[in-house]
Amino acid sequence: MSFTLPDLPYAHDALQPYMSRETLEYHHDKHHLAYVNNGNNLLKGTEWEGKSLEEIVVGSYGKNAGLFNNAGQHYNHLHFWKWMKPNGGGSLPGELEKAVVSAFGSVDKMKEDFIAAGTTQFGSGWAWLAVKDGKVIVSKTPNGESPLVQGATPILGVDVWEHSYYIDYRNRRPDYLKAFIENMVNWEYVAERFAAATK
Ligand code: MN3
Repeated sequence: MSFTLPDLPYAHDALQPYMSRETLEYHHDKHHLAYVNNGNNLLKGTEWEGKSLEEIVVGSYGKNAGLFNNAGQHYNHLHFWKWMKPNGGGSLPGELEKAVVSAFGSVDKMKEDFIAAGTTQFGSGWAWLAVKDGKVIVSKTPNGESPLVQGATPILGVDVWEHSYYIDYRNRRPDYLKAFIENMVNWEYVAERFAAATK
């Protein structure tokens, strides 16, 4: 398959005041597009041409750094746009909430761990909620990596590359992470991914 840039599932200004139109214009229209174009060029003539995106990401990890970085970031961003929505945040759907409370003790503790993971990811990368062996975990990864290459299924991810928050939050990454988890997350989509990963 070749990679294509999806439209944002909302208008560029729909996540304001938490994420600006300018951030989404650069982040979606330019950064994600670059991963799509570079990924398509690097995919040509490799053994992964014709494979699914997940197979390309997992297969190229540790074998073809250029392709992996761009395919990995394409995968991460495809979901990232859907992990956010206007008027996001709020309470978690029932089954997901149950699993989070059983893994972390409370929803607040999960949020605290998620924010800590994003804050302590040194340099560029992502913080995650993932399902591993049926259990919800928090993790963090550098650059374009994701829980996919750690044998887990990502159900929520936040981009902590500076291009994701610097226009709106400058160096205040923890404030961006707090706004993300409290006001931007599309928990229905997270719950959908959780259900698919645990069925
Ligand atoms: Mn990004």
